[in-house]
Amino acid sequence: MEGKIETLWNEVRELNLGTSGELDRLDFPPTPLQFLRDFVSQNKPCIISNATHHWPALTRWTSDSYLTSALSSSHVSLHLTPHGRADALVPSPSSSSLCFASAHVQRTPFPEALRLITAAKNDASSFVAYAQQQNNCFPSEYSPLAADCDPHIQFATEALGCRPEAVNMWIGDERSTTSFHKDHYENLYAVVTGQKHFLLLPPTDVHRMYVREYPAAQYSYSPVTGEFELEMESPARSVPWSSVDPYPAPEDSSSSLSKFPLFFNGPKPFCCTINPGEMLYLPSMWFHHVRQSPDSRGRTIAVNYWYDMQFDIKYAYFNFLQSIQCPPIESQTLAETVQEDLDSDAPEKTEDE
Ligand SMILES: O=C(O)CCC(=O)C(=O)O
Repeated sequence: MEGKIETLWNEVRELNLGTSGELDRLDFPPTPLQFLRDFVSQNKPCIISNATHHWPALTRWTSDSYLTSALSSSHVSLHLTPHGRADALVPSPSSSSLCFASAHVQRTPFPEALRLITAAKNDASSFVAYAQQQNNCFPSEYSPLAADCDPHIQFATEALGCRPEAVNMWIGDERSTTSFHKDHYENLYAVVTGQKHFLLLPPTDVHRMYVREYPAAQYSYSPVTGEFELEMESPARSVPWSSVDPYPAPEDSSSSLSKFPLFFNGPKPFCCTINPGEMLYLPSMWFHHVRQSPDSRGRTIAVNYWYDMQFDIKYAYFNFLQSIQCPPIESQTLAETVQEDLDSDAPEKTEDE
């Protein structure tokens, strides 16, 4: 199985995605036909320039005073976490393993939200703030900015035969990262200011993501104490999530390598930086990990368009592939589990031992 699955990863690159690790770049927006034929149908990402050059957002949103005056009476969803990792795996409050932690979300007046995102690091405050909500928040929470961007992406709407299901705003800084996951949407992700750094793996590489079930937990933040509490969700719920952190801390790198060999030893993820005025086409079901670099005012702003995907034959194949147990992963998991159980059962060593 191991050899066969590696053949799949390599063939997909040799036949379709390319072996350079670089994504296709288009200097201009594709025609709807080209987009459908060369990218959507092939489930193949690309970076598109000059699709948003006419957006007033590209100049207006570089000014804090423009944003705060346009949104002076708007409330936005602000995600607060202790370390900038929302929807991510963190040590569980109730056991020695990991849980899937969601951010504390609070509706915050926009001027205050922007202050918290950009100034929090100077305040030595105890949280990282990321304005985002994946529920079509752009037209609802940010409606005074609607005229600064397009309500939909023309070539995608024509190619896909529908308007976007959700248009979302993302305002954060370098401390906020989004861990590896996949979505059931065709995603057109446009950067307005700052930069976004994506790592991408195709759905065929699902076994390299070590997706496991994690119990769900929720942060709550108290402005009085300035502290977070992480509580397991009740009723209990589990979330299938990738176990892989592609940028482990130096002290964790050798254990990450031995826990996730298929990720670290397999073909490198596609790696790209999306600059202001550029757009990433991120096909449905691709695993993505996202970091950001802020502009000179300390923030990164992006808008993304989620279009419904086709639940077609590719979807059926990917689901089938995902359902196949990959023996090396399972035996690895079992060995780790046994070792973890042995470690946690072992009596603590005393100085004399
Ligand atoms: O920008 C981010 O932090 C995450 C974006 C993302 O995951 C998405 O658009 O699906």
